[in-house]
Amino acid sequence: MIDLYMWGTANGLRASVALAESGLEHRIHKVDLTKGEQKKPEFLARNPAGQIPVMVDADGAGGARLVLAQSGAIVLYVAEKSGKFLPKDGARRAAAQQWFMMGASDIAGTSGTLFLLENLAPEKSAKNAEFFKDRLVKMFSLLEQRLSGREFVADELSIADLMLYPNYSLRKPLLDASGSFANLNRWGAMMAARPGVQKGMNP
Ligand SMILES: N[C@@H](CCC(=O)N[C@@H](CS)C(=O)NCC(=O)O)C(=O)O
Repeated sequence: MIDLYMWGTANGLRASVALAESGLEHRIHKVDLTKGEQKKPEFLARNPAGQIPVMVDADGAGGARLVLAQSGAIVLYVAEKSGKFLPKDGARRAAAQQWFMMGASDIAGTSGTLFLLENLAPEKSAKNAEFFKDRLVKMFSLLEQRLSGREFVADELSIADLMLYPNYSLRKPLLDASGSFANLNRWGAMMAARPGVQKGMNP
């Protein structure tokens, strides 16, 4: 049994969507960030960083209990354990890894920085927030180009789609206000219609 400790942010939802799509048996435990539950001793024992998501697999590597933080690492673990989301074809797998990393570093990093700038930074700056919004929209424009003529980012459901979808979904209002993203929105609607994605996005 896999236990996922999460909250409904892009990082948390990435892990719950990957688990729901995988078909692996799992349970969701909400960690209410608004109440500071991520800083309680029992949570810090699982992740000293005090951040969601954290996954605990009672039947981890070698049958031993495995505790894992970092949403990208959880997606990769779920992919390996389920045998899904890592294309067998070498070219597709390389593309999936490229866009997975682009999502993890560029898009998730910039989106997270924007959230911090707008909500938690000690000095608020509308100009700085605009700067990072512009960078984020340009990154999604690259994904818009990539999805031209493609159903999935790496031509089959992969770690790349699982990494990118929650950030796309939560930043859709920004994208809608920033231009035309026909390919991205077609992909987003297709992802949103998947039962596993629906389950994972509504934990
Ligand atoms: N790179 C990490 C980021 C994790 C992260 O930033 N988690 C946030 C929520 S999205 C968190 O738990 N913040 C609470 C805090 O820092 O107190 C991942 O992908 O898992």
